[in-house]
Amino acid sequence: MKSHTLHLPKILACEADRIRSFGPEYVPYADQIRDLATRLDTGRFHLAVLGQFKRGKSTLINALLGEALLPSSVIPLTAVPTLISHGERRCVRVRFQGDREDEVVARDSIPELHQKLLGYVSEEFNPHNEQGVLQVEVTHPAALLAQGVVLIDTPGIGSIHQHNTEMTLNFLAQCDAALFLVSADPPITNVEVEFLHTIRDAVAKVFFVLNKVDYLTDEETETALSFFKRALRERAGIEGQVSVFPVSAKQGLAAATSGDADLWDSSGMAAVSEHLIGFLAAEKNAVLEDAVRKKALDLLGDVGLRIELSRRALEMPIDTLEDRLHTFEAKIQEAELQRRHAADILEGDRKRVVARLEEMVQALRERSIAHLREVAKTALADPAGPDEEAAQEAVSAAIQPYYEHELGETTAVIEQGVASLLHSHQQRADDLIGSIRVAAADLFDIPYRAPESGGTLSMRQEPFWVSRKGWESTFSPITKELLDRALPRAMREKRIRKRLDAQIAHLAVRNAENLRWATLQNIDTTFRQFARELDEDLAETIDATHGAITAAYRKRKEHLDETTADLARLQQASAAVTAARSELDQE
Ligand SMILES: Nc1nc2c(ncn2[C@@H]2O[C@H](COP(=O)(O)OP(=O)(O)OP(=O)(O)O)[C@@H](O)[C@H]2O)c(=O)[nH]1
Ligand SMILES: [Mg+2]
Repeated sequence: MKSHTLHLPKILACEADRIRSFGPEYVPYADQIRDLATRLDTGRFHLAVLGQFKRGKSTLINALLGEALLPSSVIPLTAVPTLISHGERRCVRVRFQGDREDEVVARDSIPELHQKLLGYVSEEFNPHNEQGVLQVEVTHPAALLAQGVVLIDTPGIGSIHQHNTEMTLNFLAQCDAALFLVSADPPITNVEVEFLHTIRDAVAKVFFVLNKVDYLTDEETETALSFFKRALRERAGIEGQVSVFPVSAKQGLAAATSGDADLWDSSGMAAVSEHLIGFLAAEKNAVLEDAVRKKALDLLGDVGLRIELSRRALEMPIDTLEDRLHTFEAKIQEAELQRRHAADILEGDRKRVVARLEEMVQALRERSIAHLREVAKTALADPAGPDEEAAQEAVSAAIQPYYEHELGETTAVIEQGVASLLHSHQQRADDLIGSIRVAAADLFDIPYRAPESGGTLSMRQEPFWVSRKGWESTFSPITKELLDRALPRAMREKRIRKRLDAQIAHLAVRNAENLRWATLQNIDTTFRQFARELDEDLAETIDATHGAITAAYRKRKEHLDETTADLARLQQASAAVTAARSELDQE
C-alpha cells in the first residue's frame, strides 16, 4: 500500500503536465489533476481524543507529543477543543467566536505556551468559555503529526460542566477517527456507553484505550481489559474482535520527556503510537488514494471524451456533422430546461427547511420558557423565603448549557434534513450531466464509461456545516437593564414570580432568535453554494462536449482546417490518455 503513496502523486503530476500541453482548453483539467496530487500530499486527518472527564486525554496527547504542552489537572479542565497539527515551530493560535481577531503566540518555551493555553482552554481560567474561544490551533514538530494527522484534545463529557459535553458533541462532525479513553480507576460508566453510541454514529474508526493502568497489577489489568471488552460488546453493541490498548499516559509522558525507551515501551504508549502510525500510513492513505484515483480516472475520461469528440467532428462528412450537432443542441436545451425545473424544486426545498426551522424555533421558545420558569420556581422555593436575586442567578447559570444543548439538537436535525435533500438533488444532477455526455458519445460513436467517483471528493459532499463560526451565538444572559428594572426586594412571591416570568420570556425570545438567525444563514449559504456548483458542473460539461464539437465545426467552415496535422495530434493525445487510464486502473 505504501508503494501507492509514492507512485500515485507522481503519475498524476506527470499526466497533468501532459494534458496541459494539449492546448488551452485542456488547462482546467490539468489543474484539477494537479490539485488531486496536492490533496494526497496534504491530506489532513482529524483524530479526536474523546472520553469522560479526567480520563487522561490531555496527558495522553502530551505523551504523544513528547512534552507537557497541554494543561492537565485533577479537576475537570479542558473546556475548548484544541487542534494540534504538524509545524516546524511550536505555535498557538486562539480563534474566537464573532469578529474578534485571532491571538497568535509563537515561542519555543513550553512553559510559556502551556501558560497561554491554560488561560484559554481551561475551565478554571476561562469558566463557561466566557472569553468566547471557538477553538485553539497548535502547531508542533512531533513526528506523528508529520503523517498528516491532526490530534484533537476535546473537553471531557459528563462532568458538572454541561457546556463542555455540548462543546464536544457539537464538534464530532469534524472528526475522522477517535481515540476513546476510559480509565482503570472506575469501570466504564453509563455515560461512557451512551457517549460511545453517539461517537460510533459520527466517526468511521474508533480506537480504544484503557488508561491509568499504573494503578493496577498485571493481573488486575487483564481483568479490567476483559471487563471493558465485554462491556463494549454487550452494552455498546461493538461486534467482532476489539483491541484495547492498556496504557499509562502519565508514565508515557515521563518516559517521553526523559527519553526512557524502556518506560515508553512498558507504559503501553509505544504500542499505541506504532498502531496509530501504521493506521495512518495504510488505511488513511488507502481511503484517500482510492477516492483520488477514481476522480483522476473520471477527469481523464472527460479529457478523452473531449479529444475524441474533436477528432470525430474533424473526420466525419460535414453534412452528417451538422445534423448531429443539431440533435445534440436540442438535447442540451432540454437539459437546461430540466436544470431550471430542478432549481425551482431546490428553492422549494430550501423554503421547506426554513419552515421546519421556524417550527423548531417556535417550539424551542415555548419549551425554554417552561424550562427556565421551572429553574426559577425551584430557586424561589427556598425555605428561607423567595430570593429574587438568587433566582435570577439560577436562571442565568442555566441559560448557556440549555441553549448549547438545543443548538446541538437543532443543528443535528437540520443538518440531516439538508444532507438528505441535497443528496437526492445531487443524484439527479449527476444523472442529467451524465445524460449529456452519453448523448454526445452516442451521436459521435465514442465508447463511453460512466464516472466512478460519484463526486466523492467534491466539496459539496463534505459536511455542509464545516465551519461552525457564527453558530456560537452568544447566549443572552440576564442583562443589566433587566436587573435594574427590578423593584426593591421586599415583595411578595407572586410579584417576584411575575417579574421573573417577564424576564424569562424576553430571554427566551432573544436566545431563540440568535439560534434561528445563525441557522438560517447556514441554510442559505449551503443551498446557494450547492446550486452554484451544480450550474458550474453543467456549464463545464456543455463546454467540454458542445464546445469541442463546435470548435471543430467552425474550423472546417472557415476552411482553417489543417485537418491532417490536427488529427495526428489528437490521435496521439488520445493514445496517451488511454494509456494513462489503464495505468491508473491497474494501480
Ligand atoms: N495515575 C495516573 N494518572 C493519570 C494518568 N493519565 C492522567 N492521569 C492524571 O489524571 C488527571 C486528569 O488528567 P487529564 O489529562 O487532565 O485528563 P482529561 O481527560 O484531559 O480531563 P478533562 O480535560 O477534564 O476532561 C491528572 O491529574 C493526570 O495527571 C495515568 O496514566 N496514570
Ligand atoms: Mg483535558
